[in-house]
Amino acid sequence: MRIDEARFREDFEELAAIGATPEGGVNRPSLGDAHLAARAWFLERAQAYGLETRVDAAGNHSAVLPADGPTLLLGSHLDSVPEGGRYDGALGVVAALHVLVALRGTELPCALEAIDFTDEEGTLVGLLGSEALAGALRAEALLSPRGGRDALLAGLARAGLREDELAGASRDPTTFAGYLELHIEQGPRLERDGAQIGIVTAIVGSRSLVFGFRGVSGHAGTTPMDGRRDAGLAAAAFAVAANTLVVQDFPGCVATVGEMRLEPGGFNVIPDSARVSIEFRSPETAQLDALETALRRQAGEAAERYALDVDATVVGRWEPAALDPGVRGAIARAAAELGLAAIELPSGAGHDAQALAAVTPSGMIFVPSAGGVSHQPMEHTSWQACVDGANTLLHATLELCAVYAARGA
Ligand code: HGY
Ligand code: MN
Ligand code: MN
Repeated sequence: MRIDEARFREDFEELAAIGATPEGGVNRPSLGDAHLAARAWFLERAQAYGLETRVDAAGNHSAVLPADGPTLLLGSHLDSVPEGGRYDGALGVVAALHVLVALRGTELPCALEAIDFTDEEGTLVGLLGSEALAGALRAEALLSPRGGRDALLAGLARAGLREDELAGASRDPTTFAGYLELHIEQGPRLERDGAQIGIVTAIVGSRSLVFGFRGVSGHAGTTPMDGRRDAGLAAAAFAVAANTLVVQDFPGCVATVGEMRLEPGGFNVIPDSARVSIEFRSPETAQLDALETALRRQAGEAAERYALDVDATVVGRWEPAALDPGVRGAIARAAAELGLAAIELPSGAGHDAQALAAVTPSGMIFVPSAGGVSHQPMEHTSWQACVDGANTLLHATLELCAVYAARGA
């Protein structure tokens, strides 16, 4: 059995045109107009294929192929990072839809649900929809989210969602048969190893913090260089020190300063405020703890060196997740049935699967990213790889249904 390649490509290209950027990527930050248009498109296509559709209290959008028995969730996300690529998330959602399309009329022991999760990328909160569905959404995550509380409230309002109802999206995990996600690797490993399919073993954990440095503003021309309390200088020193710390002392971890905001922001004014957004990742919780402690200490040292005050706000915490050996086996069998070369590998990117893994057996299928590039318009995966991934998702779905049926027999 195979997905309908022509329709799959037609739908993928149509979706890629929503929020398309001149550089060939997409710009669909969560709950912005382009993202909401993509979600409306998804529901329209599902209904055109004769599938049931549903939107839950967290805004998760689903197409459903009903059956007696538990639901096998096939998901990913339609939101993107700012100025992102057309494959990240979108490939998994369109492929999931086409698995349901291919299986219409087939008697299955499990219901199938293709789901687009709200705000996977964390331009507002991060894994918002998948954590809500998994019953793991913490109220405090909404109070100081990494995209800012005002942006979150504005996004919820645009989407017609209510903050106090988001947690209502949680579902009884015993109603799930499992979770499968097709996604681009976003790294260089598959291409380098000449593998067509990646069977993901685990997903990194990550944390996002904002360090606020406060000094004294002043005239850039008349204030002597010594004795300044320049918040910008401390921010820059901290960013370099954080990078050196991870490279030298935390192998296997990564850290990124993705945003630095100096205020008041004039050429001729010494900045008295610097807001440094840093995100760091590790496959091990203990390493995340140690790295967080070390970064907090470094921020304090930078503040002391430039006679500043500093505070830290945690704006996101996602734990590492191991993926299910049974689901990994089903993906391996699916790849073998299709004659595709597969390897096992961990994910350095975060995914909705790490929220679902806490409540139901979950697995991920990777396809190669050209040059390992992602989160920018040059992100590319060959069309053949997209089709191979979608067919592997289809066969892994059938494998998991067979496992469920055998268990129930
Ligand atoms: O940031 C990530 O790792 C993912 O793309 N959301
Ligand atoms: Mn993604
Ligand atoms: Mn992403």
